[in-house]
Amino acid sequence: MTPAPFHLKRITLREIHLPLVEPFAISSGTETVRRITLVEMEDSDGITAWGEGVAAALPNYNSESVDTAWMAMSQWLAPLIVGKTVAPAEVYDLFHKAMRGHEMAKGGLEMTLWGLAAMRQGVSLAKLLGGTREEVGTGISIGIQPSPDKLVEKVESYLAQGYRKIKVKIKPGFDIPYVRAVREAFGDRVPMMVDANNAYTLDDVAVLKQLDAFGLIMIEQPLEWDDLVRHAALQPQLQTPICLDESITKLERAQDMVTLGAGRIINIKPGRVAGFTSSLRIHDYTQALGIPVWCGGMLESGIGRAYNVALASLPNFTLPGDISPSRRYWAQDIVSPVWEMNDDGMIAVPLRTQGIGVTVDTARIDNLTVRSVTI
Ligand code: OSB
Ligand code: MG
Repeated sequence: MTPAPFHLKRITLREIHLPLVEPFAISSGTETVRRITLVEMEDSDGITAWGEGVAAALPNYNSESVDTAWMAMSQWLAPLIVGKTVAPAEVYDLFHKAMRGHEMAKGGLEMTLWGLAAMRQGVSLAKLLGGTREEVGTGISIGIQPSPDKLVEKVESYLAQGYRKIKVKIKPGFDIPYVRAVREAFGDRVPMMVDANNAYTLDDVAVLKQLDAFGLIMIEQPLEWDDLVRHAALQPQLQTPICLDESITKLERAQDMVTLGAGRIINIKPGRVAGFTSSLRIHDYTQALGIPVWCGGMLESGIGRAYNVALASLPNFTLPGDISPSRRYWAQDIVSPVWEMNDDGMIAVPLRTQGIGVTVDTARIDNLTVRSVTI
């Protein structure tokens, strides 16, 4: 469904701080309190929608941060759409032609336009995007742990909760013994993968080859955050498929991955690729080639999660996503109902509710807001 154009009257950005229930460590840094950018939009009929920008406090995942995205959204991008008639499916190209980079800033605004369009049209966001699944499979992304034993303890409780995929964050010195410990404790049939967030180089091929022994579904982004050529040199040396995350910022980068043979799976995070139009293009391209994709996460609040769940309901999202229920991240989420996972590790897609499918706790957001700006 292509969303109909509408007149955008107002954008309000807010920054809130939400403490994570446990610190989340990746190779490049640890998050304990998530600085979250929320987007609220209102159209000329007074209809509103909430969305989320996914940039982190520091530019240690990609080159964006909460502060650069705030600046890009408020100063450069919002003026291109506020007070104008906008067609959500055309805003990706508008932003792309006008400004280089800043994908997370662009994505935060572009996705919220889709959320607002779904409200206006009285359909669920998932249906508006072309989603077909009633429920989406859920995997857990486990931050780097202090010891293999501690990791095994965590995996045990996550498997008991029903998670359908175990993703272990790794870095040099925190890799082979950790993966081996999980395999020895739970056997080879547990669907398992690792995510290195750029912690290795081609000098580490020997270690990466050792990972082949563990029958992992994939190795996510072992090399540099913006690399394709070295991943293409690495992939033929491994049996395990490489999945690219950071390196895929738009359709053309997915095409380059295929041309070069730099990977066999893509983690699509709509925020990282500048929104839904870009995500849909990558989805359709990979679907035609039989390349599986799954929906990644950026420790989103229940608002950003709604957008990820909607996207993950599309047909080529064939692998469980990093879409955990609210309680994995937050003592108290900012939406109701909170996101729940059933015992089979599935999250229901709100296909029959209009818009993003959850109600936003605006009073709580008011209390959590540390700054805001209205354009
Ligand atoms: O690389 O997928 C990643 C979180 C922050 C930054 C990067 C990544 C992640 C995750 C979290 O793996 C997944 C989630 O939101 O559950
Ligand atoms: Mg990743």
